[in-house]
Amino acid sequence: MGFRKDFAWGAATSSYQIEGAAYEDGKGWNIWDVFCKEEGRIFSSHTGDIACDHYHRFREDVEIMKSLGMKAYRFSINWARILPMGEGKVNEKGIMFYSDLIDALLEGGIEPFITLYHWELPYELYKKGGWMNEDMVTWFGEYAALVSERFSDRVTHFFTLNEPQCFVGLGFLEGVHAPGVTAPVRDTFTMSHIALKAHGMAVKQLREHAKQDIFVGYAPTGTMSYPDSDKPEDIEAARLHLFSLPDDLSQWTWNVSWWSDPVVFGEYPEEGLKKYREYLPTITKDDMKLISQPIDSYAQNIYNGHRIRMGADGKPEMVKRYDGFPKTALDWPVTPECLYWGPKFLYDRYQLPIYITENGLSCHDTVSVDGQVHDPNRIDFLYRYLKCLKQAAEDGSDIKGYFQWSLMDNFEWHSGYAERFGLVYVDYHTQKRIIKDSGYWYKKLIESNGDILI
Ligand code: GCO
Repeated sequence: MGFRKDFAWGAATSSYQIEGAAYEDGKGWNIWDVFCKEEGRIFSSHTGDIACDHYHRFREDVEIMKSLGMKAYRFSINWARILPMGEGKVNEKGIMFYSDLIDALLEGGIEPFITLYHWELPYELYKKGGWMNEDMVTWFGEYAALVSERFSDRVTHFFTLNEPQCFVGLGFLEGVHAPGVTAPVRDTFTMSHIALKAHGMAVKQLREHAKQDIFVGYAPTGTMSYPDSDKPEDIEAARLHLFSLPDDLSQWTWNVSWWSDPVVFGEYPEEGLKKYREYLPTITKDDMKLISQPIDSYAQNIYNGHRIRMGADGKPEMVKRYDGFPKTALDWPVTPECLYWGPKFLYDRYQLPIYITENGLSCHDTVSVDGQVHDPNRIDFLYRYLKCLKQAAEDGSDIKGYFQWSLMDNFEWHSGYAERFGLVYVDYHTQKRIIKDSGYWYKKLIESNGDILI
């Protein structure tokens, strides 16, 4: 029992958060390159211009992954690095970078998992309307075709969109992420529909241009729900809560089913079609067919969850967290149960093999007098969470892999470099990497295929 023998133990990153080299070798700009330049947008006006300088140091980073025994690595491609205008002319130097990275990973026995879109919208496409423009479906498809054409001889795992909840919600409703727009609610529903169609087109194009059999998935996020007790009514309440949709329009993107039901079932959830009726674009049968191209796995980024019980009125209700509830440096609650119930509910509903494409925490990591980085809180967090994931696997959910967020400390969006999420510490002045205690712990965990979780 425990995890499957071929479990993909890995870590994840994204291009803007680690690569740097923002203006090198013919790369085009993306919306983050523009957004971060604006005073006051990001903590302390940090930018991803240099980040972890991974563009120049990727070999060292692959060596670190190898030394930790990682089996898989999830990274994203910076769209404008390979297509500076977002479409049309290919930048061969950008292609070469990813090609060399892939070769280095494979030589190190590490399986590459490519994410097509971790929010790196080329600025040239944004100027043409970005996610508001129907042509995004074609542009994203062409980009996917190029990625497949050039890399699928060696890469067999692809994810299309990362966390559409965030790039629409934080980017266009709250405006705290690039491009920093607060758009009308109606526009955000249009964008979500176009993004889902772009996902479907990418699935098609990836497969059509693949050089061998490939596995395609999608990586949304969501706060999970877990039951207050083992009583069937509480379990049912948690399940209902997980797939329900917010009433508050300013928060509407924070849900699972609006983003995942169309992809897996080819239908938007009835509850949302009613609730959001006045704000929806035209949705056709052909759209839904495109959106629901068959995928091979269901991926989900999971960080925490709400404790839910069945209320006296027969509706799910949230249980208040007790005073002093455990939290991470970013004040996110520590709720290991979400890695048991989340995958279980998702597997029950979508019936697709599951990847946890992100999970992790930021800690107040510093270099100690002995030159090492001791992060007992991260080890404790991962132990608790992964024990729950193991239990979910043992109880029958088909879980294929887990990607810790993140391989190394990096640019944490509007928090800049203030938050440290890595298994590896990065000194941003010298670019020196120090494997944290949690990195060494993760190595042992991988070696035992999770058996040390008792
Ligand atoms: C994502 C995530 C990451 C974050 C991580 C910590 O979209 O995949 O936002 O990029 O860095 O979740 O907040």
